[in-house]
Amino acid sequence: MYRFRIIATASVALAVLFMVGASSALAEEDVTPPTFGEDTTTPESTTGGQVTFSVIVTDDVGVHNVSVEFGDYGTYYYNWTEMEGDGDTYTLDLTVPDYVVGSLSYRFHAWDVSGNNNTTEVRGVIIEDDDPPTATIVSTLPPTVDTGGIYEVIVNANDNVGVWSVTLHMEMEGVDDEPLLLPVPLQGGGQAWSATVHMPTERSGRITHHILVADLYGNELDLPEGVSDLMDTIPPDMETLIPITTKVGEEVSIVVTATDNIGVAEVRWKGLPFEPDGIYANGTFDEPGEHKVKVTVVDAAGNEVVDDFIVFVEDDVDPTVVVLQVILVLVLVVVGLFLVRWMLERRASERKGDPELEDAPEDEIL
Ligand SMILES: [Ca+2]
Ligand SMILES: [Ca+2]
Ligand SMILES: [Ca+2]
Ligand SMILES: [Ca+2]
Repeated sequence: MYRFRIIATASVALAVLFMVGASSALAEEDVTPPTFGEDTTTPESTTGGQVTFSVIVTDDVGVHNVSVEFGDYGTYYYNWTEMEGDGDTYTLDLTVPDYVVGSLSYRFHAWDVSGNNNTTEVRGVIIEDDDPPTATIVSTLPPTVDTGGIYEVIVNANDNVGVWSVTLHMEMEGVDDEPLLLPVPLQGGGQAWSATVHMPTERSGRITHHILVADLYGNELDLPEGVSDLMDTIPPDMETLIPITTKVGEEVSIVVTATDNIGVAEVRWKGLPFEPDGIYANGTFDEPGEHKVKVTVVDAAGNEVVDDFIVFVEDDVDPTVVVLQVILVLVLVVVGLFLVRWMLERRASERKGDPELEDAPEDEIL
């Protein structure tokens, strides 16, 4: 019993001695954490680009392991990875995710063989977006567009970070003052971008167009150029033609008033007995009666407007002259009748032997 107590006491004393000895021996060996030397991490990179974290770590006894903790708070990207050592240099190669942009934060952690730890302050690698957007055209201006027409342009656009703008650019040779040909911003957000595009009404010709997609950092995607022919589909406008009255042989002057969004190309006349000249028709009608005249105004694209009117052509006789002539004829007839009657009466008197006619000269003689 006594012997056992001695042994037990000795064992505890030995154990205590061993523990104290061991702990004092460890404390003497290493209480110093690892030290960080030069940080030669890639200072700046790009989305999807390469970054090499690299740092020199030393320790009085020995480095056990070194890790790099890195991430981007904005996108919840986070990682903690052990680095590979080569002598005192510890490295880790990283392909930056294409959505990480701005600053990639990092710090190093090191442990020595004794379990002492050291950590650097947080540092940053500048990451620039160098990836242009990608896009597909869902609908754009067709090969032929109408003056005053309205068209829907739709684009699906994507970017590793964010699409900033989608714009339709249009060009027509020799035209730089047409408001409807200014760049048209598509409205969107997310993937789908669209715009309603109005065509000019006072132009026609070939429009070349392309869609430019820009991301938040100025990278651009220029989609392939398209060509659309702007066709004039608006017919000319003609003032209503009113009937006119004239006389045979009298000169008439007819003017057609017509306008067109682009320009009147031709005026065609039908029913005139003389040659017109564009919008003017000056000449004479030789046939009395009603003449139907048809006028067609045509623009360069072949759009036309048609109208007609009546020309009343009177015979070239003054009504008063006609009346006077009738009166003259009547007077002549009346005078003629009187003459005939007088002659008949005179002849009748001669045959009877008019006492007045026979006696008078005798009376005079007598
Ligand atoms: Ca140490
Ligand atoms: Ca890239
Ligand atoms: Ca981008
Ligand atoms: Ca027209």
